[in-house]
Amino acid sequence: MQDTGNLSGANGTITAKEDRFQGHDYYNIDELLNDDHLLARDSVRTWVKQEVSPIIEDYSNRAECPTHLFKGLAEIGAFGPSLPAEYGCGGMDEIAYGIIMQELERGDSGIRSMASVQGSLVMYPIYKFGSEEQRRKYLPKLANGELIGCFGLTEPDHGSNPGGMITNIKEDGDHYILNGSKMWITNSPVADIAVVWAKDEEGVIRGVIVEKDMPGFSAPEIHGKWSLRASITGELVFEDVRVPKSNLLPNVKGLKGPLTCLSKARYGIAWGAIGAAMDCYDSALRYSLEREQFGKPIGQFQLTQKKLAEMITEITKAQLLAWRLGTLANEGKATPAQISMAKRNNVHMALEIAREARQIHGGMGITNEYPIMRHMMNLETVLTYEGTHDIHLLITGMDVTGLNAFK
Ligand code: TGC
Ligand code: FAD
Repeated sequence: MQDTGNLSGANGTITAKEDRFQGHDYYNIDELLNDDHLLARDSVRTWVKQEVSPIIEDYSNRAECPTHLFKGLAEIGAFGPSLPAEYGCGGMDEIAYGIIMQELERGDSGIRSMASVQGSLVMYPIYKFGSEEQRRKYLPKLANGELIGCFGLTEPDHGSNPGGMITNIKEDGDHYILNGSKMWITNSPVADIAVVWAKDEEGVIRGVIVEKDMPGFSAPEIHGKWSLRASITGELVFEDVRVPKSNLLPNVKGLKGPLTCLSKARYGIAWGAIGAAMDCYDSALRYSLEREQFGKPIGQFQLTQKKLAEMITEITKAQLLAWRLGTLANEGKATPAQISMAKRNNVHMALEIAREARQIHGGMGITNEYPIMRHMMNLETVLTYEGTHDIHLLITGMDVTGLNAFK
């Protein structure tokens, strides 16, 4: 990116960056996409160039979430793109959803997170496991950005092992009394509602919709992150919160409830990571042609070409994996284990590409003149949330051997 002067942002004067990103499609994968996919891709790419790229380094530097973008994300249809139009959602297919996540994460993983959580972890469980009344009450307002949601599964002592959670609900007349806490919750300090997973008196995991003004509920912000700095993260604390029984998600019991939502979100991340990788590759390719050392562009050195050739090879493999997963998802045939493989592979691929791209940029690569370090730091979170790199490896291991390493 290059400076193009100053402009007035939501928080004063910031330095605007020109976004010269161009997409990369080495295997003509565009030919596998339909007009709706290409239209969604181009419109989100344009929005990211106009609304995200000019401000993202500044917000990330200040570790502040550009909350004004929630409205814009709603307007471009980033919240629940593949949920039905009758609830105010996009009504598109799973490939369109993936491509939207790719383009958002090309801008910043934190911006993609804002959309992933809202669409896949808040709207999707309400759609999939909620009553018709809950769908009508919440989905249109979540789709248009009037309400912001968050998803509470992880606890301070139960991250990879959410089945061990201690947050609980107890019946009290026409209410449940909710106690416990959740940790590392994207969007929680700014959320109007939280989809919270808690154990009932029989120890069965249930989902409840908690509203921000319910007494005993608070969502303090977590500070000090070196990663996903433009995304707001917090806790959820429940002290005898009275939740009406009508806020229970009636149509699911057990850990498969939250894990089904995670499959939807992990799918989006498998696509999203390609966006971050493409941005790093695009910047590195351009830099290698413009930067000269020893009287020639550094792109003419074989070692730079090796890095670039390996980057585009890995991006192309990840694109094919995501596209095939998308076709399976459209047919309702994508398995959780297939989604785990794609999430794990594509996020790791993006992180490796960010590291190689940083080297190609030399010293400039560590500055915020270029998006590389921001993507690299973000991807450390993406490698861990929604199931860590190693948890997804063990899911694949279990799938191919039939032997469960977790029990
Ligand atoms: P296990 O006994 O294997 O499974 C319990 C039940 O769930 C079913 N199941 C799934 N269903 C749908 N999708 C999946 N991916 C599923 N995985 C499992 C399973 O069939 C079983 O069903 P049933 O009918 O027999 O009851 O459960 P386990 O306790 O042994 O755990 C397995 C393990 C380790 C794979 C699982 O706990 C896991 O995936 N852990 C990782 C936790 C995780 O991903 N946390 C993410 C928190 S949310 C987040 O990070 C959001 S960041 C968002 C952002 O900012 O973008
Ligand atoms: P741990 O589970 O303690 O894992 C630590 C290490 O041990 C990891 O390397 C892990 O792979 C390894 N490990 C654990 N178990 C095994 C095993 N059986 N075999 C081998 N290795 C193992 N959660 C939500 O519910 N909602 C959110 O919105 C959300 N947003 C997040 C945003 C950010 C910025 C971050 C950082 C996290 C977020 N999370 C959220 C939580 C995230 O899902 C967890 O951090 C993640 O699941 C890992 O849990 P943990 O951090 O407790 O690590």
